[in-house]
Amino acid sequence: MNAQPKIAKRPSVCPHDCPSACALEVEVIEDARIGRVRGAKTQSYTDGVICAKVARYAERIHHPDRLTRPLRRVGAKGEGRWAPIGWDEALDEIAARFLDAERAHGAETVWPYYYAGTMGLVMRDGINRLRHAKRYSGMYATICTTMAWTGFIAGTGRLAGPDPREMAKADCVVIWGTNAVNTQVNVMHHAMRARRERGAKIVVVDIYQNSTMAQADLALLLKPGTDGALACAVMHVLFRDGLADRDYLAAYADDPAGLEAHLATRTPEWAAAITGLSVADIEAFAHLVGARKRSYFRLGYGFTRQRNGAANMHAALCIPTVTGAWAHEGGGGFHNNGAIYHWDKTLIEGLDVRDTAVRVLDQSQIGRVLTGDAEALRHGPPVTALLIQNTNPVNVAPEQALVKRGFAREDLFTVVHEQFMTDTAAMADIVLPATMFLEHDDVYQGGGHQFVMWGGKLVEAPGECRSNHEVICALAHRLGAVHPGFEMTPAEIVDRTLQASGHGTLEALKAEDWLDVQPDFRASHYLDGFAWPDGRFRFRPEWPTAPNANIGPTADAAAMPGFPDHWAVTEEADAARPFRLATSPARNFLNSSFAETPTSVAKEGPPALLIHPEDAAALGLADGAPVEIGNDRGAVRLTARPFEGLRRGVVIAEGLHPNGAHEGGAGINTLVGADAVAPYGGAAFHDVAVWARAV
Ligand SMILES: Nc1nc2c(c(=O)[nH]1)N[C@H]1C(S)=C(S)[C@@H](COP(=O)(O)OP(=O)(O)OC[C@H]3O[C@@H](n4cnc5c(=O)[nH]c(N)nc54)[C@H](O)[C@@H]3O)O[C@H]1N2
Ligand SMILES: Nc1nc2c(c(=O)[nH]1)N[C@H]1C(S)=C(S)[C@@H](COP(=O)(O)OP(=O)(O)OC[C@H]3O[C@@H](n4cnc5c(=O)[nH]c(N)nc54)[C@H](O)[C@@H]3O)O[C@H]1N2
Ligand code: SF4
Ligand SMILES: [Mo]
Repeated sequence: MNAQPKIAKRPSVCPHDCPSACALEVEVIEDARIGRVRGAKTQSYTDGVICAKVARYAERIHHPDRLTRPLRRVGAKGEGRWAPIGWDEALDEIAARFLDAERAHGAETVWPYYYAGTMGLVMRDGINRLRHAKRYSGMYATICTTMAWTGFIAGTGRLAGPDPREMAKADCVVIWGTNAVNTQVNVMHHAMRARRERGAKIVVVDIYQNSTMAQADLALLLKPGTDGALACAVMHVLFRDGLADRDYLAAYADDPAGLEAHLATRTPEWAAAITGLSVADIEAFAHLVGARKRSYFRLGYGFTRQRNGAANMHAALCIPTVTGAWAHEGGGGFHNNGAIYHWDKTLIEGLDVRDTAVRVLDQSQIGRVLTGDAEALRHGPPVTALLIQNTNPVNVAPEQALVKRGFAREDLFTVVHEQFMTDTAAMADIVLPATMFLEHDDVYQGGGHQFVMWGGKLVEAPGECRSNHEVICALAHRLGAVHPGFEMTPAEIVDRTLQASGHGTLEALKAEDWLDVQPDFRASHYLDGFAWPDGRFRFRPEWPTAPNANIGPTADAAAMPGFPDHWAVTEEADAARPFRLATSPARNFLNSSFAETPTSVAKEGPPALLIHPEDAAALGLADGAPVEIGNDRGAVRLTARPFEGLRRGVVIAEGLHPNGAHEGGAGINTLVGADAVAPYGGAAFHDVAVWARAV
């Protein structure tokens, strides 16, 4: 008789780099394998909903191609020939090479490089403890959030806003520059609830007819990098038509009269010429949010990945201030809840042993750093050793041709700790196999919600995989780095960190699985004032002195607009490069992850270029034809897909596909620049001018 397999349903948290940070219910089969993954119904933001790619996580965690043993390169760099080695041998060799490099060039020659492959606080940020204890070069994390966060904080003074669950209580949800259906499905869940239960209108502002725009009542398909112009014209109409809340403005804003005067010339006609929208649509948008005080502005990352992105985020955020939406339940502006967690990361990151004189290198400029650009190296020693966890820069970083040239350097010793043989791992000298989230303990926070969540180990890892924490501690012991955090388990670190941050104990968190830390209504809606000394929202930001500075303002920061405006600094199309390219996230991949799972690969197909049918016809491109796009950074091959839901002159390459999925091996980031976006850096992934031709 066949016994039924034992299936337990266990709580966990999605660790991926996604604002939704979903609370999960995982089927664990015979304590060894996982089955279906579902959204937890008892966590009120997730509310039982998760994306399809994580629902089928068994495909990723039990993938036959997972790395399970340490590997040493035996062929030339990137050739793909490896010999398995033992962990002790691997760690001894890494330590010896790091110490050699340090003796030759000083400790700053070693660069620990990481990002958010897992968002667990211990496994993501623990690498900084080693960095600080050893005085290795620091990393200024600019690849994702810098423009968006800087732009938001420039207005409110704080990265936080009305409870994201209030979206369901809005009369209008404005989904601006985020393709939420693809990138954070829970936003749609709460917005649709508002539509169903309250008749809320959904407005989507984007540059192509993506899956989110398909759900919109009012679809605003504008030209890339023109959101500041749209915001100005909307506010012009609000003042002009008596829809500005003047009492609110007098109490809560810095200079409403100055703003109104500034906007006098920012008419809908002016904005229509810049954005490509119709005057009627701009007026309709203004009247909608002017009439519905409960308008929730859910502002995403996508529209900030432009060279004027920080300014445009601030401009969009000014609208709910002009209408006074902040004062109403279901109203206001929201981007991310980073500020509400007040983590004390001393133990995780070793902040008590940090030397602030040590140089900090720009994550997005890794190509320039590794190819010896003196400015990018901050005029310090070359980087001759890399320790990489949680990120895949050979695929995801801009200026890919430079990145590849850097990784190919014979005098660079590269260690990559990974789950799969990624484009980056393929360039390593030593590859170490990493655990996945269900194989180790960690704590998580929501960016798009307000829960602190515990994700405990549920199954054993395959082969010899070790967690990031284990690797960092083992290296610390061999490198002579001293810190209490190297002697503790992840659970001990989490417990101490929770307590130091005012979030109770780990025991208490485990008993509940998740902890709701949303500030109260008055604080969330800034009813006692915005987070500036005078308590007023800033229509006129002090850009160069806003918080979030790490390296200091960029060269053009001083030229940023005083009041919200259209700041024309994007990479404009010209005769030589007539198209504007955006590299928007695909639904079935998550950055560079999931591009190894068969279902995601099958659903996405080969790398495609969405192009307006008339542009395609002018270039002689039929559906499915090979196409090459390029600029002075390089050229990339894709498959043409004529698509009506685009403006002429705009092309979209959804990704990220592995570099090798493109014929010739040049990934899409070959075309993206790494020049630092004003005022404090960041990468303009959706702001690229290219030529296109049939091949
Ligand atoms: N063209 C273009 N490029 C982009 C973007 C874009 O929109 N367009 N988006 C950018 C953005 S927003 C971001 S955030 C970056 C992100 O780019 P990446 O940082 O590369 O993103 P991920 O794919 O999330 O994670 C990277 C790797 O972490 C590994 N990993 C996961 N968990 C663990 C773990 O516990 N330990 C270890 N050692 N490894 C682990 C995964 O296997 C994966 O290979 O890409 C940027 N690049
Ligand atoms: N499936 C999937 N989910 C993901 C990711 C993924 O790669 N795939 N990445 C994760 C990560 S790391 C992050 S940071 C988030 C990012 O998630 P989002 O906040 O959604 O940001 P993006 O996906 O970069 O871009 C969102 C939309 O902005 C559009 N856009 C580009 N330029 C402009 C512009 O000038 N104006 C306007 N209005 N819109 C513009 C893009 O075309 C895209 O449709 O998603 C996370 N979730
Ligand atoms: S929506 Fe985002 S957080 Fe939720 S399961 Fe999918 S990737 Fe993870
Ligand atoms: Mo990101």
